[in-house]
Amino acid sequence: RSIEIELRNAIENEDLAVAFQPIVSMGDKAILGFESLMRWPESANHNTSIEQSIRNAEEFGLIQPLFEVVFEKAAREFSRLPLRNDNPQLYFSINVSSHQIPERLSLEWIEERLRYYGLANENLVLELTEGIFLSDSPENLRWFKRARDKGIRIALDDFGTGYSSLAYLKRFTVDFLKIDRSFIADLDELGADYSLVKSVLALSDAFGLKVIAEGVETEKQASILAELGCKTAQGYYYGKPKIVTGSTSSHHKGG
Ligand code: G
Ligand code: G
Ligand code: MN
Ligand code: NA
Repeated sequence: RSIEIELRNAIENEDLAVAFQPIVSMGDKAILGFESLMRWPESANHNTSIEQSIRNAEEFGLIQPLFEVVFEKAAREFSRLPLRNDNPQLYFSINVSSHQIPERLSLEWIEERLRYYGLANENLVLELTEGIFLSDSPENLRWFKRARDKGIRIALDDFGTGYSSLAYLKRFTVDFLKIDRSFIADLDELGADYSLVKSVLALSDAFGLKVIAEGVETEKQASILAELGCKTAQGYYYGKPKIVTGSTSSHHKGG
C-alpha cells in the first residue's frame, strides 16, 4: 500500500485524530489555550511519525486538506470545552505549514468555519514557522495584515531554529513567539541557551510580544524561565498532548 494513498484516504475519510496540549500561565498554571496537534487514530495502527506524515502531506500536495480536517476537529472540540465558560479568552492554536501559501489559506474560510462552531476570531491562533516570514512579498504582507485586523492571532513557532531574526518582526507583526524546545532542553546548564533565551525574552518585551517557552519538562527549567521573566509555557511538565477526538471518522457516512 502506498503511503500517499493511505494519507489521501485518511484525509478524505477524516480519519485523523487531534490532540490538545495546554499552554499555561507559569505563575498559577492556569490554562490559557491549547495547541492542536495531529495524531493518527489509535485504531489505525500507523507507524509513521507525525513529523514524517506532515512532510509527506507537504510533498503530496495534501497539506491544505489535512489542515482543514485538523481545523474542523479542533474547532468542534474546542467549542465544546466547559473551560470556555470560565474563560472567554481561551484560545486554540493550529499549525500552518509554510507550504500553505497565504493564497490557499483563506481567511474567509476560517472565519466561516469559526462562526459555524460559535467561535470568535479571537479564539484562534495560527502557528506559523519562519518559512512564511522569509518572503516579504506584498501578498504575504497583505495576508498577515488582514488576519490580524480580523482579530486572528499569529504565533511564530519553533523560534530560534532557522534563520529567524527579530528583524522579521518589524515587517510581520506577530502576537506570540514560541521558543523552540531545543533551547529549553539544556537550560539547566546555564550555557549558551540560557543567554539566548534571556535575550529573546528581553527583546520581545520591547516588541510587545508574548513569549511561550516550549518543551518545558522540569521544575528546574520552569523556575529558570520564571526568573528570566517568562510568563507562559507549554510542555510535559504542565501537560502532555491528549487526544480529544474519537478514533473513528466524526461524520456519518451514508449506507
Ligand atoms: O506532536 P508531535 O511532536 O508529534 O509533532 C511533530 C511535528 O508535527 C511538530 O513540528 C508539529 O508542529 C507538527 N504538527 C503536528 N500537527 C500538525 C498539523 O496539524 N499541521 C502541521 N502543519 N504540523 C503539525
Ligand atoms: O513544532 P511544534 O512546536 O508545533 O511541535 C510541538 C511538538 O512538541 C508536539 O508534537 C509535542 O508532542 C511536542 N512536545 C510538547 N511538549 C513537549 C515536551 O515537554 N518535551 C518534548 N520532548 N516534546 C514536547
Ligand atoms: Mn506548534
Ligand atoms: Na515549536
